Amino acid sequence: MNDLLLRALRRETVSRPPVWMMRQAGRYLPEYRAVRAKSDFLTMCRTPELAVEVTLQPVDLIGVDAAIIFSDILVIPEAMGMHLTLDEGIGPQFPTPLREPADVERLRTVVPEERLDYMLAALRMARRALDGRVPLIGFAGAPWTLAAYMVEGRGTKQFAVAKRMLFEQPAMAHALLDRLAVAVGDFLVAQVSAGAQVVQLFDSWAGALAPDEFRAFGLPYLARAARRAREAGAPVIVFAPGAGWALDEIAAATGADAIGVDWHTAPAAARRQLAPFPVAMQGNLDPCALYAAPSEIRARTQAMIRQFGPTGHIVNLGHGILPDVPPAHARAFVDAVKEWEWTPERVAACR
Ligand code: 1CP
Repeated sequence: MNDLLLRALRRETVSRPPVWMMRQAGRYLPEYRAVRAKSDFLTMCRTPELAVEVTLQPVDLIGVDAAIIFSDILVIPEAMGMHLTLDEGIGPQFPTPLREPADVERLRTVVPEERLDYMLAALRMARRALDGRVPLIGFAGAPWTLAAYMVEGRGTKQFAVAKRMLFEQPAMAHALLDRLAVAVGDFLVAQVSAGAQVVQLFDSWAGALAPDEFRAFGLPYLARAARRAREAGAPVIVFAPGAGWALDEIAAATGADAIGVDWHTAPAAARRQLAPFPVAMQGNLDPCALYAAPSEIRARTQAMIRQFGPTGHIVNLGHGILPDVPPAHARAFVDAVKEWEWTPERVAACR
């Protein structure tokens, strides 16, 4: 059993760090596109056999040290009753976004075992299929990021409509975030019961918020969901790209086992900010670095490993892998980590 991820999360000494990639099951793999050509995205999410097939692809084809269940963060708003579409080239959309307080009141309360049972079934099946080869990661979107999509209706550069709600209708924003914190926490607890050995919270749009708004509308709800998930007994990773200035506040508020570091943040800066906290760090190669030649990918990846140091580091990209990265380059990234060894000399040089 490859338990490197679990050991790094406990900040144990490892001979090399574990490696996986956000969005590792996805469009950069021809094998994913072959499955996707036959079913639409939401059908794939809702059919455990298909979700498990693509969950295992990066483990088999790229050699990552963890599997992340194939699904999406937007399944929670969908389970709350919002119609979700995913059209080719446009991406996910909610054609009827939330606009007024009554829209929030109309949202259904999510019982994960009912409306999200397909993801729990996929987790149970993936755990069996993995048979201990690598740990299985579950995940959910953080409340602010989900609220941003639910109010905006789709992904945008600035999330100006969602941010307008924070200033114009703060009571509506808090009511929505409150319901989401409960739904996200409950869902992560259910995922752990179904077999997820680690869970990650994605606050992908944390960076759309200024510090005051992140502290008022982002962090408290992220922390509630993370703390509830931790009670389920599995380690929690919190990733809030664009909020590199707040790594210490995120560690303090969430009590997370690991903090994701985006590619804007230098490893040394992350280490300094997080030094007072008992947390591991996850990241943070620029996803665009995977366009470089494999020898260059290897050099950059190993330089990054040195900078994060020998304990409590999970190698990942600083955000999701891009769809046009050649699979051989993803493999070069993973192989560079597997070739690394924390020799006593290298450990000593890090102090
Ligand atoms: O095949 C396709 O056309 C669908 C593309 C796709 C895929 C492969 C979407 C739609 N979602 C996913 C899978 C997915 N999404 C996973 C699976 C596990 C893995 O990592 O391998 C995960 C963890 C997510 C999480 C997710 N969905 C995030 C957080 C991560 C991040 O990148 O910050 C976000 C923001 C989403 C929303 C979403 N879903 C899909 C797209 C294209 C988007 C982005 C929409 C936008 O903002 O424009």
